[in-house]
Amino acid sequence: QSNIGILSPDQIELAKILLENGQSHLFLHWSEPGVCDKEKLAFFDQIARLNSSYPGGLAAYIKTAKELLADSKLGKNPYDGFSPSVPSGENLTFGDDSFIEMEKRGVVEARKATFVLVAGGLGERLGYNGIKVALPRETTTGTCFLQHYIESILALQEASHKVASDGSQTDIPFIIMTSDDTHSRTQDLLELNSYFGMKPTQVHLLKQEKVACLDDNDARLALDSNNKYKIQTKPHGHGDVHSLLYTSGLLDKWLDAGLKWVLFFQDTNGLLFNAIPASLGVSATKQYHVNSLAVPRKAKEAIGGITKLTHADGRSMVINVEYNQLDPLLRASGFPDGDVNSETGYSPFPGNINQLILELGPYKEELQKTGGAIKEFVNPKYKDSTKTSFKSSTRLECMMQDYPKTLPPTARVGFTVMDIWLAYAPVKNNPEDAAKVPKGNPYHSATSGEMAIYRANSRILQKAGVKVEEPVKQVLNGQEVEVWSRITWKPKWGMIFSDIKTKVSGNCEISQRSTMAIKGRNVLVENLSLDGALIVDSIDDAEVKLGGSIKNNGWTMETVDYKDTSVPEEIRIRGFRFNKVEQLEKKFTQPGKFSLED
Ligand code: UGB
Repeated sequence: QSNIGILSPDQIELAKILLENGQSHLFLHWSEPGVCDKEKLAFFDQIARLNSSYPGGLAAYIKTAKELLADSKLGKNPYDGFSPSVPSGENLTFGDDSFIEMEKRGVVEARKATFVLVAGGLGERLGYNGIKVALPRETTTGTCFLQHYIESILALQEASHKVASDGSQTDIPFIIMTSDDTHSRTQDLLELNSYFGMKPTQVHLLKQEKVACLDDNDARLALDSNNKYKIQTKPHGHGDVHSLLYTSGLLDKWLDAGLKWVLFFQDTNGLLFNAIPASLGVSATKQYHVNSLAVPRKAKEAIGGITKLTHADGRSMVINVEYNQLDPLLRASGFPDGDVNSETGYSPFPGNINQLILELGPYKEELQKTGGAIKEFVNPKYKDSTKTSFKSSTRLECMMQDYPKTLPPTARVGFTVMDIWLAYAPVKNNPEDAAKVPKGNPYHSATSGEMAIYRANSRILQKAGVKVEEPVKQVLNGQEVEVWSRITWKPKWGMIFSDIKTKVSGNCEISQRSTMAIKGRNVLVENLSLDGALIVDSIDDAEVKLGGSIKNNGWTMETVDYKDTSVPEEIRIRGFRFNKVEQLEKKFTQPGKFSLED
């Protein structure tokens, strides 16, 4: 230790932790005292960060890494001794009585909710250069994901305040987990847009740290190839959200404020808030400590499956099993064909969409025991079958949906399955990979994500009694998609189906080539026949009736190739752009009652 130079007691402590945990190689090449002192101090700063941001510190990280690497070398299955079966949960069908009832209950509960968005990932599969929450959710209005999420939370908050029997007016807290890759750009997006109408005090950003990379089965930390005073680091996964929330002190604050629910969600699912009110209603009705949102899932589709695992020793849990583990687990447990579609055309194991609703009290109690640590895994790419060395460094990873793994058997863990068209259309894949997705499986691309918004909105209006013309099929960026009328509305116009129904009446029809964007709150669609483009904005105090026959040349869709770099990236990844030929655009800025003729 003598050639490290003058160290503070904290630095000596950190050096000891490293040396006692098999990391002496980190110091072997250190230069003479007085040389590279700045780099050495930076080294200790980094070690201090790695140590403090991991539950149990670096010693715990290295110990777990050694154990998991040894298991991986032996080819040990983490689910050894467990047999899978299809769990039972709540199935909701959009628009039926129990769905409507759950939505209403969810709105009542919403004022006791907090929302947590995990947005630390860069989305390597999508290959987009910006942060994913800044991408337009749809390009009819150009509203980005983050704006839509915030407006949805605010709409829910307001709806909930209206029905609050005790008149309570709590603001719903909104937490965003960022990482070094996304933090400043997320902050800038919020500040540049005045937090999209949310109070800045309602929003908290929690930044996750990366974890140390590992060079070998002895969990020796990997040095950066360009800087021998720096440890290589990589993202630890979205499971970090639990330890960050635990150490933030927010949970106590929320409990003191009488809050009850924590809702976790991912960065690019534009349909998510269609499913939130009803699933929150299910959590409250069923008193679920954990409620995972799920959708019907095609066998072997690349999303995790919600599975009941029962151990020979009697333990059991309802948990997400990643798709690459589910099939082998089934094969090893008496299902020789593995994960296959049933007669419904879907796997019997519902697909996890990584939206979790946790009850705050039991959540806090559990985190007090675990410090927010989540069961981790390691996925080294070995050089050869001896499994003695890696192709490149690896690291431990964790997923937020693995939270139930440490829960006692008394915990009430359930799930809610909803129609896929209503609830799930993430933007994860780049156009090239999406075009290779086998027919019938979802593309999860920017193209399919946007088309899913129009499909969901069209179907919701159909259910509310509007004759929305059926879609046409079109190939965009090599993907065959259904193109429905481009219908969008602001969340404040209608968050739940019973509200939407009150805004639609008479004989309404919308042709397939139409575009309709409702940006105001009190906009009533009444005996409207639309064949073209209609854009309506209004202040809250204006009540606007959309009726009569509107026909114009509308907005046409022009195909764009994703390789055409003359088109902005966020557009070309969709494979189309709008040509705004003609529209009826109205803005109502005065209080009062109006119609489209005004
Ligand atoms: N994320 C972080 O915030 N931090 C990180 O370190 C990593 C990610 P991906 P993934 O919905 O189809 C998940 O990369 O992990 C955020 C589930 O595990 O998009 O491959 C990131 O910003 C899987 O079971 O997804 O797969 C994003 O918001 C299935 O549900 C979120 O975490 C799958 O999503 C997810 O990251 C799916």
